[in-house]
Amino acid sequence: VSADDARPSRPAAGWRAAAGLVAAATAVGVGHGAAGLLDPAASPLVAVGAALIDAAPTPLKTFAIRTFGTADKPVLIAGVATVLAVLAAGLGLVAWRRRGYALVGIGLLGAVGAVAAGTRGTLLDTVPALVAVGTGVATLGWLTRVGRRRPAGRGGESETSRRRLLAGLAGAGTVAAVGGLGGVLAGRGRTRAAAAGRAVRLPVPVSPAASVPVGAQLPGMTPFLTPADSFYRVDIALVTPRVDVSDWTLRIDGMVDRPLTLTYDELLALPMVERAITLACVSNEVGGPYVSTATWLGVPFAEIIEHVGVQPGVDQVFSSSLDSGFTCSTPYAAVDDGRDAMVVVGMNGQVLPDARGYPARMLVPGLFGFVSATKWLKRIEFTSYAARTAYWTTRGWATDAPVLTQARIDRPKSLGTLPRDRPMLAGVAWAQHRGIARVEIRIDGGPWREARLAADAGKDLWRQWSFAYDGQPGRHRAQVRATDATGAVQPERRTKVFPSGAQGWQEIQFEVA
Ligand SMILES: Nc1nc2c(c(=O)[nH]1)N[C@H]1C(S)=C(S)[C@@H](COP(=O)(O)O)O[C@H]1N2
Ligand SMILES: [Mo]
Repeated sequence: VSADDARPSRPAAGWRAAAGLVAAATAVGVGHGAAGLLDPAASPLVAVGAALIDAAPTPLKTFAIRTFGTADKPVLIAGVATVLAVLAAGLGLVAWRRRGYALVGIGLLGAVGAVAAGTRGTLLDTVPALVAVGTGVATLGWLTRVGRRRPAGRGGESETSRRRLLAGLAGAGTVAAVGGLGGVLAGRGRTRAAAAGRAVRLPVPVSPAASVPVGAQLPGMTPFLTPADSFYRVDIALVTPRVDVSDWTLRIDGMVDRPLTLTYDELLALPMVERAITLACVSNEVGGPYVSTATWLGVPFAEIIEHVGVQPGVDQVFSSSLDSGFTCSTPYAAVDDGRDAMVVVGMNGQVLPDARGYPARMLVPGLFGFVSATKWLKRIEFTSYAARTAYWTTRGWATDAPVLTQARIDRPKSLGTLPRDRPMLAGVAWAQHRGIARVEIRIDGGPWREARLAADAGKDLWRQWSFAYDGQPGRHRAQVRATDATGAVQPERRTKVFPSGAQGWQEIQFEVA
């Protein structure tokens, strides 16, 4: 019997890695459960994901939005979970011989979660990560004890300990599942409670939206008004905030004579207008999907400006969101020049959905969303560009970003087929707050020919177009370009979305069959 045999031996590598994984899962599950009770955004994986979003270099973020679209968040969480799994398996491997290292490792991972949650929220938000550390340390510590093999000799011992380890893994796994499920259920409970508090009747607008003119919607085309669940979504909130309006207020201050704090009811009591407006994202590539149209109900900025008395020297509206570090710079001129800039409370006749910024968001026709459309609005500060710098500006994006003119081909799809019995190309074009004056199509590099414009619903709205094409069967190439109502023709040269939006003509290949 050698000295080594006398040492309590450890289970095989696979078992040890599994113990590390199970300990991490238990920690994350219980941490998630704790966050469900405190603040869903403080769940360790979510908090680390959110911190990564803020820290990610701009090109990476642009890539993620472009590649994963609205699926970018699950992808990010899965990535964080994968990294954690690999580290946890490693800690499990060393846990039997170097228990101290493994426990310190868990502590470090937990510290990352706590710092991520705490710096984005309050000190209380570090609790789920700390609970997770405690759970992880206890679980792994316990698993290493139950799974310790006694020196061989007394027959059957090692079998017993393996069985004990297996039982331990199963037990811890159950705790992980219960904790995680608890977090999910707590989240659902919140959603239901929030929905119950939302049984408000939206105010009747003093100025209703003009109905969309007959003929603005071409038959069989992209819906002119986008339903809320298919409206594009872009934001940095990993967890959709579910706001309880009983303790929500909107603060309006800065360089104003009469700063104002409005409750939800007070906001709803202000005069409202309703307008159909097309919103677009600066991250939309030429031909891309990040543009949609809805009918919005809100308080005009003119009303707010009059209430608070904006002082001379103000050139920026700096708005902040309650969910995260998102802040937004809007040129003061754009909310004070008579356009339909507003603080929105309703969308398509319904109370603003959670994903759209309930209870209130901003909207300024003609500007990209990142400089105009703050969701989960918490504060509006009338200030100067010199005094305040917004979230995306510090990350290199444009400070001032009017929507750029774009035309898009929706029919046929790229590499799609145009049926010979209905040889119609169609799409949308937008140049909010300038309006669309012309759309032209060029087939196979030939001359530009004018498309038929659908009825005009207003300059803050996109416009549909169609083009009858009686081409020969086979492969063709179509290009599209729009001219806005100022007479500016969409430039040919493609640019990147960073820092102020993509430009260039969309071009597709298609088949006539
Ligand atoms: N709080 C908050 N508001 C936000 C954002 C965000 O990340 N956080 N993103 C902005 C961007 S970039 C755009 S394009 C619009 C998109 O609004 P939507 O998701 O309702 O389409 O919201 C804006 N408002
Ligand atoms: Mo955006």
